[in-house]
Amino acid sequence: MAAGALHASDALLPTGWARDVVIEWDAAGRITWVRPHSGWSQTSGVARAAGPVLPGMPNLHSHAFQRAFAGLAEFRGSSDDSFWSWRDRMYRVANAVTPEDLDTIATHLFVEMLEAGYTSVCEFHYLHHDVDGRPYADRATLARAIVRAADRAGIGLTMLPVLYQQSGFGGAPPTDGQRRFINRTDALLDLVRALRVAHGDMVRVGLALHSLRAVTPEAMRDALAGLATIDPFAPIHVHVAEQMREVEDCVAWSGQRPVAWLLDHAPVDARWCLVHATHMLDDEAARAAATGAVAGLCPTTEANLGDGIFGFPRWGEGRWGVGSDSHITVNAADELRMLEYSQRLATHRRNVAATPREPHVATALTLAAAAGGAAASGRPIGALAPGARADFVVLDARHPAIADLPAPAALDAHVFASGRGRAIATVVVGGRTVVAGGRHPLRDDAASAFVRVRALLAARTPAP
Ligand code: NGQ
Ligand code: ZN
Repeated sequence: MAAGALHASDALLPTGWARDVVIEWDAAGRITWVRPHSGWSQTSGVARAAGPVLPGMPNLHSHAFQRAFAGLAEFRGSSDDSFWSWRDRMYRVANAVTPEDLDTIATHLFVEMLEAGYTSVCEFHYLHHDVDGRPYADRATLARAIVRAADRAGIGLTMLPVLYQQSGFGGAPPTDGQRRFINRTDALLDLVRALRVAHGDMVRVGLALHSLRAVTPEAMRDALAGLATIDPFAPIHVHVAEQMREVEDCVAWSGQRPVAWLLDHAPVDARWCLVHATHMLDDEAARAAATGAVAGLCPTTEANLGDGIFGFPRWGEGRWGVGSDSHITVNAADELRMLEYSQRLATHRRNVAATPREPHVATALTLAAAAGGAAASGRPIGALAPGARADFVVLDARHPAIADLPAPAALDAHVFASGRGRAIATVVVGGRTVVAGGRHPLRDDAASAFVRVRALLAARTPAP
């Protein structure tokens, strides 16, 4: 790949909006220089961006296979439909997906992500075994399908093989529906090692504990100790306190709520991402935020599943980022808007995410989510700054949603008022243009293959 440069009339740097900025990157796809007030002229030979330039958004939480199920559980099953009844339906799809299906679903999903402004994704990967629950001859078969799809689409990837061993607190055996997820701790660590073969700068490997429900304290300790010998800086993710039933079960088992239990029993620090840190008391939030861990917020999925509302104000200066999780929507702007709206609905206020330093809501949200998402990814991304990967999104200044608006207002309009379509013109990952004119070159082929697989899965999973 070649080195490159871009001129932006307006670019969102870590310190805020800057004008007349030249961004340069090297042949390895890393930003080498960011120069505001550059005095750019037509004759400089540097290409001009079509509109305001933003850091690419890291997507910090994905279960790729669930894209083929998105929107297909929005009908009444019983009078008490819940997260748990959704999960039963979701498991039926999980148990029908083949490696070829996963490759197709993930390729389409990653193309959608790129077109929507996500330039990197953390895959929380727990679908490990064949449909009968037996390991594939190559135990990384399904994980490799994700890596291949990310490579094909051109999105950065943090691969998080998931440890999953029990169906509930206290050693409850896994259910038949969970047969594809289960690994001994040493086998999971072997999978981490197997995935760490050179993928250059585009892939990082970490580890996830599915949830405190799904791993014993001993397994958690062994997994963390093993990971420390493989990569002491690797990202560690966990679903932590998504559902009230989970909180109640944790209290019944340990006498503590999940976040409090985790903070007392695990070395939680800046490597950690606490996914769905939804149900926390004030002191749990204060303690968790102070560790430097990233809160992994998935606002549209959390709304879709009826999880509850994250207490954004009490997270204070804590780090956070967004993920599309179940992929009920695949759009970074939608997650940021849903997050802000949930807070407005809960607090009866407006502009909750704005700060005295950064009064524009979408700018404050974008900068925080990019930095937190980057930390959760364990990759050098999420900032238009030297040393970071050249991952960025160029808005289309001619799109009616943002045309003629100053950059901070254009980003607010992009996030809150883009209406039909999106105002994204170009997406660049590691210095390579992957979306031009709002389109990824694989869009049509990936979509038609996806539609075929979704139909096949529906045929393989008739309603019980
Ligand atoms: C998952 N998804 O692992 O896909 C979960 C559901 C569970 C979300 N939590 C399964 N959104 O938590 O047991
Ligand atoms: Zn999840």
